[in-house]
Amino acid sequence: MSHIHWYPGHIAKAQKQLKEKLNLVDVIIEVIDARIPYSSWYKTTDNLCNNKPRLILMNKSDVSDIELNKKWAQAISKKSNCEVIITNLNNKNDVNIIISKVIKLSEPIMQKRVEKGLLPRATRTMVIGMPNVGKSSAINRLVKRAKAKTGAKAGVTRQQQWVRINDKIELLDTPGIIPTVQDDQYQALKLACVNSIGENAYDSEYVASELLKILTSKYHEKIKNYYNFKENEEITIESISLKRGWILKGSTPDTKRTSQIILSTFRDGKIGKFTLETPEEYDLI
Ligand SMILES: Nc1nc2c(ncn2[C@@H]2O[C@H](COP(=O)(O)OP(=O)(O)OP(=O)(O)O)[C@@H](O)[C@H]2O)c(=O)[nH]1
Ligand SMILES: [Mg+2]
Repeated sequence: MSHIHWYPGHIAKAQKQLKEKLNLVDVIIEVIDARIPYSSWYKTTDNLCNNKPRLILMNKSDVSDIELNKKWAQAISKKSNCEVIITNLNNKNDVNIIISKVIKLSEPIMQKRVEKGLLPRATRTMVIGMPNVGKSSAINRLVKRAKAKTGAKAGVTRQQQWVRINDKIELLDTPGIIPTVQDDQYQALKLACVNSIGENAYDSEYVASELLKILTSKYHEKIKNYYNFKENEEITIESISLKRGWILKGSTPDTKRTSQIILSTFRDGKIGKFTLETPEEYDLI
């Protein structure tokens, strides 16, 4: 039985829409979530993108495991043959490096245009990624930079607006959404943990209890201390409910409320900086 539902029809439609948008650009900016780099990285983008140059932003690095950030960036870069940069899009400084990398990636394409006798033009780029990874944050950061310098420029078509970031880059103002749930339930579970899947596709008690299992196996000491457990006490939704006093009438643990709090505190990075998967688990090292 699958615990997290997915809809093949939706996925096919989303993929078609993404492909249409990708046809418009020279360089792709893909945002992934540093807490689940492998599960939030779109493995099939190569055929969708016609092997266009792609810059990968491993985002939310402020709430993921610092030691694993670097390892993952290297592993994904090697596997995908794309440049990977570690970002925290709540921090405006990271935008300069994004701009300079996009320009660098576009140079061979622009060179080819010149060789063919075509007029030079700005590099077209767009942001793609799974839900909630930080696509809008990336666009906002880039667009704010544009306003400070040249102001937004009107678009090419009615639906799609291009914003001129500087002389060399134009950005599509809406992101491409990568459909999330594939048929891999473990990947889907991790996407649900970081809120990349609609809440009505899963049961939050199931997702929270699986998240606890992952966290206690990888970060036992930190979880134990955060919830004030002794060495040999079992860390479960029920035991956390009881410890925190989240109980219903008749002293039954309020597992629903506890699950929701576990998920939201994890997502906000309040429990700690955690990454739910390692490159070793995927034979990427
Ligand atoms: N901690 C942290 N939060 C971030 C970062 N980037 C984005 N966020 C937060 O993550 C949430 C989702 O960011 P968005 O930029 O809206 O993500 P999105 O990919 O456009 O999401 P959808 O439009 O829902 O698909 C927001 O609450 C952001 O403030 C980051 O680097 N670190
Ligand atoms: Mg968005």
